[in-house]
Amino acid sequence: MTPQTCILIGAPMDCGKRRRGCLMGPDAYRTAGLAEALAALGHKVVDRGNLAPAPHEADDPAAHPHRLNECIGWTQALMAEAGRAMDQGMPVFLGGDHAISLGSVAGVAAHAARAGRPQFVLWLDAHADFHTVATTESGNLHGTPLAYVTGQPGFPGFPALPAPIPQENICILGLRSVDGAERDALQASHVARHDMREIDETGIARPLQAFLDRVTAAGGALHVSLDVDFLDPSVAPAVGTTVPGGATVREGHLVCEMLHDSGLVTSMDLVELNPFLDERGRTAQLMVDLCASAMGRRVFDRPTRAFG
Ligand code: 5AB
Ligand code: MN
Ligand code: MN
Ligand code: MN
Repeated sequence: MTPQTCILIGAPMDCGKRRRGCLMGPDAYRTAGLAEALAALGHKVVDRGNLAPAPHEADDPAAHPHRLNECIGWTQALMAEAGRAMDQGMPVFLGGDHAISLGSVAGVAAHAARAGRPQFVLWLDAHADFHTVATTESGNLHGTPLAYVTGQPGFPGFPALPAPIPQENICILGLRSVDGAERDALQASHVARHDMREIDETGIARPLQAFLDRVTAAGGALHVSLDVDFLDPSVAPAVGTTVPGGATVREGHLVCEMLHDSGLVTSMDLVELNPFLDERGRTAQLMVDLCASAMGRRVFDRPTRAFG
């Protein structure tokens, strides 16, 4: 395993939806021992502490969408920080709700473009997060980052995207709750999307490996965005938007183990953890363990094939 410099960036962003609590996410990951787990794998770990949003106008609490100006302020701050962190190692963005990815993904993509590398994104989520500010019914901007980073119109006031990510460079795994407008937009798009029914039928390794092969062939940088609700709520209850029928603990680990073996991951988000809803820290601990798998934790150095 190649040792990395992991840059932990706390983003206690809580304005991407109405239910509060994701602002406690970064400290829950620290409490659950994220830095220690990565260091135990031989990585250098730098904890940058928590970011704050760029200065912004106050939001009207009743406005639709919810807390737009604050989300724009966070997007500016995260985009800038993502570029700085990519120069020093592998950023791990500790959300915060999924609206952190408006900035983290836009920022790493801009960095990849400057380095002349195509950016790819793996989105592990029950939801598509493919609304625009114009189509969102809930007004919750944590449901919009994939539309923003792929350059869809309909994000007035947000920073111009230096490097929109081509739709064909995105893969979503775990889908089981998609709104009408998102479904129409996705079906008309080139985004690779795999719902839980497909994962039930084929296993999760097949669509993931097909995507990783495409990233390898393109020499791409790979950002992984892990939403807690990708996992089944019975094993990961600490999230505001639970949807039954999600990934098992082993499916989560297998994805992360394959990601590590691919050697492709250049940046990561851990998002939507709401510690206020957790049970004795078990969701925070599972997210830390998944991140450790993605960074090289394994039982044996080489898998043995008993029936090979
Ligand atoms: B999450 C919903 N589509 O727009 C909406 O958790 C849910 O980051 C969005 O994936 C869920 O409000 C956003 C109904
Ligand atoms: Mn650079
Ligand atoms: Mn999400
Ligand atoms: Mn989700």
